Amino acid sequence: MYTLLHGFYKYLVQKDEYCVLILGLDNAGKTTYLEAAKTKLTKNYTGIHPSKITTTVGLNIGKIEIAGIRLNFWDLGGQSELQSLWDKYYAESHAIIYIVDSSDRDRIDDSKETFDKMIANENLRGVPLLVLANKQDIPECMGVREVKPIFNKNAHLIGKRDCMVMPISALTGDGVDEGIKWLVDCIKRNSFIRPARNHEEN
Ligand code: G3D
Repeated sequence: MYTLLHGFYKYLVQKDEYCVLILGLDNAGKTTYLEAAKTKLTKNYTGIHPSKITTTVGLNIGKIEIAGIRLNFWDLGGQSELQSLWDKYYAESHAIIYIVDSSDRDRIDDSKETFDKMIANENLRGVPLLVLANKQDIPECMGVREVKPIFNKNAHLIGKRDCMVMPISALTGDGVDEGIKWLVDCIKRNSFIRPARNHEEN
């Protein structure tokens, strides 16, 4: 009887768990984005003040429960010496969020080169991809119309996966939840190729 009840309890509380990598050059706004996502989508989470957020060095982790699933975010450091660690996480990931600093024209080619290298990796084949043109609150930034063609240039590397380029401001939170909601649908659709890791709540 206990086994039966325990099994039923597990069935009720179990949540499908998925891993989302947050990538991009250093200073793109990855840590700010993760904080904004948690603030927007986690009840009673008030967040860290932007002035207290420091650039990603190593790894920041966050989780969000949304639409009956749990997303585990891994925000990986973007400095060139840390980029070599990214591919250790690819096989485990269910989606990629790639953050671009739209106000930094000097580093856009660098960002695109890093993006191409990442997206060409076999372990990411078919994984949904959300490219975020961040810092849209800065008046002279590149709009999504300018960023999109740059990142779509090597369409063969992107392949047939779900892919979207969206404008956001991690600082103000504009566009943050729309992107995650889009990604959740893609992750669920792709789960027959990359199944969830089931998680039992304590
Ligand atoms: P990283 O984790 O990718 O390295 P951070 O980047 O999240 O640490 O952000 C780097 C800097 O960009 C921070 O400024 C942060 O406030 C700023 N930033 C992040 N997102 C936005 C945005 O949407 N708009 C604007 N205007 N700024 C943003 P500081 O001054 O602390 O270096």
